[in-house]
Amino acid sequence: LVGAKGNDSEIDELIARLRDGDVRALARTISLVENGRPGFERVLSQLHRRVGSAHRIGITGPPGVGKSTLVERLVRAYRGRGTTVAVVAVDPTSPFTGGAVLGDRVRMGTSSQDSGVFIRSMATRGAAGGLAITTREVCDVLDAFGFERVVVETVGIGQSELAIGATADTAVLVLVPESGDWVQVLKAGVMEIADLYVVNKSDRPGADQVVADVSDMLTILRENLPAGAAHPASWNPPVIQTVATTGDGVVELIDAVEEHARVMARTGELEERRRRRLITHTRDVVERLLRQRVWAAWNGQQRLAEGLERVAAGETSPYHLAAEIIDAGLGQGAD
Ligand SMILES: Nc1nc2c(ncn2[C@@H]2O[C@H](COP(=O)(O)OP(=O)(O)OP(=O)(O)O)[C@@H](O)[C@H]2O)c(=O)[nH]1
Ligand SMILES: [Mg+2]
Repeated sequence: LVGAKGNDSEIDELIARLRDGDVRALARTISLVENGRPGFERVLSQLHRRVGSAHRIGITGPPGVGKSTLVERLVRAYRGRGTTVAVVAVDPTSPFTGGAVLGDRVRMGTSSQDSGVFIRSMATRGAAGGLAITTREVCDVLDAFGFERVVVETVGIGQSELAIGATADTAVLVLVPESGDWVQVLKAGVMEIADLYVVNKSDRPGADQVVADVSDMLTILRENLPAGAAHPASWNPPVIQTVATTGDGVVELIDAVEEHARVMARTGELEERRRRRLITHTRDVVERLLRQRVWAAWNGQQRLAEGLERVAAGETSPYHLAAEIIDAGLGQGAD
């Protein structure tokens, strides 16, 4: 396996410590994975058969809508129910409300000795192999470690952030009374992007209107549902109003998440979704491996440097050179 060179015994020790529930080993493993350091694939490969018991909840939404405040409330509510929970805050952009601060806030709210909570923020720059794939892998580690719920907070509402949210078992989109424009965008795109919609900051005027708009959008979606749509007929995404700062609506939110988890399991949709996630993941790993092989093991970088003069002189095109690089590598075979 790629990356299984040199530090085998170190990796074996790390895996053993993970099995023993060593939280420091967990933090080290996540760093290993996040930075794609040698051996990370071996760890993930070994952990794979223990992946699948955690329910993954994606919390996505525009900047500043209160995602972290909600996550903090969710963590406390889960701990109150005796459920263990890990949080991954992806690319916290705001200096005031970033993931590191989220961690501190949750720790203030729960016991610092509480091993049932684990919080990690992940910067975009750290994800060498692509943010979506790395986030998935960090979730796999937390899942295999034994956390019952894994919550992923992602900022934004663009395709890529939503793609990260879509890798969750339950995708939650958070909006606020000021999000009217977003709802129009969602309506126009006829996008089925979340399993649950939250209108946070419902202490502010305009919340009812956004709730009505989102509900309208969901009705339109339902009426135009293509065959084989993501949601089973048994699940209509609810629109939940919350005030994260006071905790209002958090019980409704957590109940809805848990209900979604049950419906997904019962209808077979959970297994189906996880199967699709495995396909996406394996494809992403293939592409990452290919990139690594082409540029490193297959000396692509060197071939590129050697061929560049011919391209610059107009003797060949970048397209021919690219094909040459790949064909030469394929001819050489895997190492
Ligand atoms: N009035 C009101 N303010 C809220 C509510 N929820 C969060 N806030 C405030 O909104 C601000 C942003 O909250 P965060 O939880 O950091 O929002 P976020 O979506 O995680 O922000 P980013 O991660 O930077 O995108 C903070 O000042 C919160 O106190 C709410 O329900 N009502
Ligand atoms: Mg945040």
